[in-house]
Amino acid sequence: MTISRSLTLLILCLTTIRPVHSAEKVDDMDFLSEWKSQSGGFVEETEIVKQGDGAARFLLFNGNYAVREGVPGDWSEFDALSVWVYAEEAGEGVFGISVTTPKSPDEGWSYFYVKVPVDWEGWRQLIFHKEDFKGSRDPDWSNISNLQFALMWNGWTVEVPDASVVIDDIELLTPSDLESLEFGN
Ligand SMILES: [Ca+2]
Repeated sequence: MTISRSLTLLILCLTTIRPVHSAEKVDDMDFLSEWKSQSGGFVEETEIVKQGDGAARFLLFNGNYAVREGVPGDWSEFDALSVWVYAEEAGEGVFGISVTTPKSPDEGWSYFYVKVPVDWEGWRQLIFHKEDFKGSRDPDWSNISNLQFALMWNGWTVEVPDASVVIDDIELLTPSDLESLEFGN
């Protein structure tokens, strides 16, 4: 066997074993015990489910939030956060997703955040690229401590009484995951 043929075979093997998808699961939402809240937070949903056995219903009232510690800490190899969200109907509601970098209490919280206007019906895979997030203070994509869904009191979220969304299958996506989604693989 010539050296060049050996090299070709080696490259073929390496290409074959390279994983196509390397998304990292943040939460499959089948069990909600890791999510904390003093306002109600997530409610277990077993009828409208995108993945696995369960999902999380999130009521769109001001002050509602659900926060999860223990998410992957270093997001530097990922370009986007993917969240499946079901909306009963397109409405005026807006909720927020934030991703926090741990800081001492003196320094205040540093976090990335993004607004989510609920303007569709049914399931939709929402993909938030790192660039889609705004930053408050000095958040660090490689040093993340929690993920939060919230309707804050500061005016940029909009409550819709009695309305809710269902959230499922939260993942971090690499550039190759995004490429695969773009080409429908
Ligand atoms: Ca699930």
